[in-house]
Amino acid sequence: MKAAFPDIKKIAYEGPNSKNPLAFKHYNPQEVVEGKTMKDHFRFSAAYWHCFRNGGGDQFGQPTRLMPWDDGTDSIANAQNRVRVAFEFFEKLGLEFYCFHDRDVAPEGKTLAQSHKNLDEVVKVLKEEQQRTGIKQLWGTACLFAHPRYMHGAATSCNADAFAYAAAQVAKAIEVTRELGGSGYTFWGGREGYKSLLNTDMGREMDHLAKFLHMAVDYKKKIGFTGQFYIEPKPKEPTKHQYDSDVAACFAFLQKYGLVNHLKMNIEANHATLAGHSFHHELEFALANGIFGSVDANRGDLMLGWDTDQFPTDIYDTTYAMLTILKAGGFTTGGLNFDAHVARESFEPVDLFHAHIGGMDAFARGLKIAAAIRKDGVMAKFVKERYASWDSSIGADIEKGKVGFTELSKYMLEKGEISPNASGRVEMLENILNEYI
Ligand code: XUL
Ligand code: CO
Repeated sequence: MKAAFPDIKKIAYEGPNSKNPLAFKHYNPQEVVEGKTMKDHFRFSAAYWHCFRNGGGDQFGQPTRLMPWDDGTDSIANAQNRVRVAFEFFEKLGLEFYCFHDRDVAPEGKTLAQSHKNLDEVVKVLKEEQQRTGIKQLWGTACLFAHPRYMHGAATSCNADAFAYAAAQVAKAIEVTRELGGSGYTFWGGREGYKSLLNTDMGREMDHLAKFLHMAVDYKKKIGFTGQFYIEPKPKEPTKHQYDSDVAACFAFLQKYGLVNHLKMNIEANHATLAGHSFHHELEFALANGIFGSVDANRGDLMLGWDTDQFPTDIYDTTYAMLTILKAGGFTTGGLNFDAHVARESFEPVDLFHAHIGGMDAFARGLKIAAAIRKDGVMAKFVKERYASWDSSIGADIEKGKVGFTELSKYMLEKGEISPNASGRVEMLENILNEYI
């Protein structure tokens, strides 16, 4: 096959002094940080849909991106050729993983059976390319939001047939993920929500969503897929409100329906901010509740209220994220998937490289900064000391469940007033953080 990116060589690490825009300045795959190579810390992945299916069109304008390898048809041959282009890109960038929706890689057929067949034809080439390059699938997923049949949702549709169709599509997508040796499978409920409560039975829809996930868990066991299941929270867009709105809502849902041992979170930075949280908050909440799994890395725009899916370049964001990810002990099945697209005006193939290099370097810097903070231990020491009253006497008794309201009333009546509070030193800590950046 003719190279799709003939002028681009494998992207190398050239160090912080390099002025070469097509080189890593901070991401050095073999560099060891906290006992692990950067490559193993990040398990970087590219999103097939943004890199190779998103032409840059928006509500107001047509696609702009040049994809000279694409013949513009929905043929299997074109889809298979696109896979080879994608792997040339992944390889040149030094990515270890990629992610795709079923309909990203293969065209939808006139019938479900035809769609399955189309997918099989393309999976053959995905498998070949995985074997040739050693690049693996981070997670699989099914597109349950683009086709008009899902206008009312998929697992939460008022039309039971839409539920059944979605189940058949997900069953096939899990089979394909197993066949490709994928590490996980993600459920993103893009249309699992509502536009109007006037036409919605919310309780019934959520029961159906839980049924759907239980069926997926059963099917996973039945076919012997051992990868991790994830839910990807997002509060809105495309619907007005999605049930998986943030990590806390997902956690409550998973607990209510007895699913908490089966699904972890795939946390996307821009979805966190759409939910009114920071990326850091969502990661911390997941870690605190034992459901941290994987990351969709990107960023939003303070001036815009939608999912802009820009490439992450904010060092504060990546530092905060890496502080939590390191605290969590790093990824196991998960990884860092760039769910991000180039700007509409960045229309040339080389822009895909610039975008990913920037994201990988921003996370490498975040990792190095977070590791330096952890090594010095100033922040951790501050937090430990802040909670010192819980390490002995009354605090320890409360934590151990040795006392109740009766004992605490007696204690406080005798003591009269609480021990003096200490300052939270918010500004001092922010200043300390800045010294590492
Ligand atoms: C949409 C989004 C999805 C999921 C996978 O906002 O993030 O692409 O990551 O379906
Ligand atoms: Co995502």
